[in-house]
Formats: sequence, structure tokens, C-alpha cells
Amino acid sequence: MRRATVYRYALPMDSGVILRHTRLATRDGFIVELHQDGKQGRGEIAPLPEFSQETADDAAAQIEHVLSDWLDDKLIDWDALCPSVAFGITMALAELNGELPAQGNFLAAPLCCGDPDELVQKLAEMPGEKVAKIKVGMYEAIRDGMVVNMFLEAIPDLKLRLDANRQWTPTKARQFANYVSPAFRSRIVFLEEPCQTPAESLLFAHDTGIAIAWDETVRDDDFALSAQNGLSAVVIKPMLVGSVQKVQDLVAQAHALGMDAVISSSLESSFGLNQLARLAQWLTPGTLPGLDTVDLFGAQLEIPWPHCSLPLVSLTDCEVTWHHSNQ
Ligand code: OSB
Ligand code: MG
Repeated sequence: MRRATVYRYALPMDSGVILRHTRLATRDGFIVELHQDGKQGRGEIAPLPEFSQETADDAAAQIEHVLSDWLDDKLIDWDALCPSVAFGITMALAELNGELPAQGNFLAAPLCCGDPDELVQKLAEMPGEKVAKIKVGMYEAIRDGMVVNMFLEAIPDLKLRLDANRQWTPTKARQFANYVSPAFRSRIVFLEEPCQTPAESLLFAHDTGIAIAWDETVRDDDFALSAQNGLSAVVIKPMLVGSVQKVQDLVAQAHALGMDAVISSSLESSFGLNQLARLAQWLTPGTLPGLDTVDLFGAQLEIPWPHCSLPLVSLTDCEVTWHHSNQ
């Protein structure tokens, strides 16, 4: 017997500066819950405005189609679906089939989107290796360079991940680099997408010795991962990639090329973040995932994120938008 339920959630949030052009006040998404032979699996489907091509309503229509096919035991072509739908439903199946480990990797790199003093506090509480992520490219490039230099000088065992989201011209990127002392540059684990094109970013890495990582580039048309000088990692946002299989393939490609693969948030609810932490434990053990985004929310969903005290909304309080069984 197979049974499928779809819950729709709407959680208060303030996306702050993470989305450059939209200020999201509500995060909309779905949890699918699958039952088969006494086993249960769940997954989150939450297209991210500005990043996903599909809207939540697009996803809703497709979810019902795919789940009907699953109930009828039809073959499903995951690559033909919207990435968010493919990801959420294959995660539910992975959980149902016992592939997704129960234990998650919750040691996410703390994210700093503005106030450096907040980051100092978070780092003080961090056990083990100190790795933080700072958003750059929002203010003056010189200021970013000074802030990064200050952190690396003040905290000798700190390593940084930086993310410029393609905001810099080659000149701006150089201005940034000029303010980071050459002796500190190797402690920048990577800088995501410094420039507007991959070619400019690679040239920046070559000229400055600062390693870079792909994030936006993964979603470019006809993207194929290849080893490049100065390219040290690929950031993977599963909600924007697609099925678990596709995420696994991308991780395997990165590892085969000697690169790090970093599982990262697309502003999922605490439920989805918990599953991403488990996915990271499964596919990228030993690499800190980029999941420090729960604080952008006003509430959590069903499963709390470690050390987060936001109120918890239960799935039973969410609207059931679809429910069917194959009997
Ligand atoms: O710019 O990488 C981004 C979250 C949603 C949309 C875009 C981005 C992000 C993050 C997630 O930065 C946090 C992380 O990767 O550490
Ligand atoms: Mg990024």
C-alpha cells in the first residue's frame, strides 16, 4: 500500500540581503510525506524566488502529477521535473528507503551578512575548526577587503569562505584583494563567484592567489564541471540542482577532480535544513555545509534546528493540499 500527503507551509521570514532584489517576508513551500509498507519518508519542496525558475504554484501542480505516478508505480523521469520537485520527492524516497542517515552534520559555517561583531560572537561559540562565511560585494570592495583582513589578523586560527555573488568588476575585485595581506590569502578557503563571468573569476584567482568556488556558475546553461587552476570548490544547492541522484553525481564529479563539494542552503525551513544536514553527512562527510540560514526565519517547521529558539510550527498545523493512496 502506498500513501502520499502534501502539506503547504508559509513561514514568516526576512530574507535580508541574501536575495539581492527581493525582500521575502514569507517563505512558501511544501512537505511531501510518503508511506509504503509501514515505512515513511518526507521531503521539502521550496522553490526560491530569484533563484528557482519555477514558482511554488508551478511546483504544486507538478507534485500532484508525480505523486500520482508514484502511487501507480509508474516510472518517473526525475530529470524532466523542476529541480525543487525532483529534489524533495527523491529525498522523501531516500528517507523511506533508509538511505538518508539519521545523523546530520550540523556544524555549519556561521554566516555573516553585515555586522562583523555578530560573527565574532558566533565564532567564540564554535567548537573545533573555525570556518565562517562572509558575504562580500554589497558595500565598497575596499571595505570588504579591510574587514576580511581584520578578521584574519584578529583570529589566527580562523579560515574564511567568502561570497561575492558576481558583484565585482575585475577592477573592484582587485581593489578587494589589494587590502588582504598576501600572507593571509591562503586562509580564504574560497571566494564564491568574485566576478560577473567565470573567465574573469578564474583570472582573478590566477592573479591574486585567492582560491575561488562556483555557485551561480553551476546553474549556467550547459555548465560542465572541470578542474581549473585556482578553483577549489563547488557550492551545491540541492533545491536548485534536482534529484538526489543528480546531487550525488555532482558531488562525485567534484571529488574526482580533487575539489571540495559544499552542500548549501536555499533558505529551506528548519525541516529542510535538517534534511540537508543529513544529506551532507551522507555525501560530504568532513566538509562543513553552508546551512546557517535559520535565523532569517520567524518560526521553525516540525523539526527544530540545533540551538535555535524560534517558535516551532507543527506539520499538523499546516494545510493538507493533497492526500491520496493507491487503494
Ligand atoms: O548566495 O550562496 C548564496 C542562500 C540562498 C541563496 C543564495 C545564497 C545562499 C547562501 C546560503 O549563502 C548559505 C551558505 O552557502 O553558506
Ligand atoms: Mg553563493
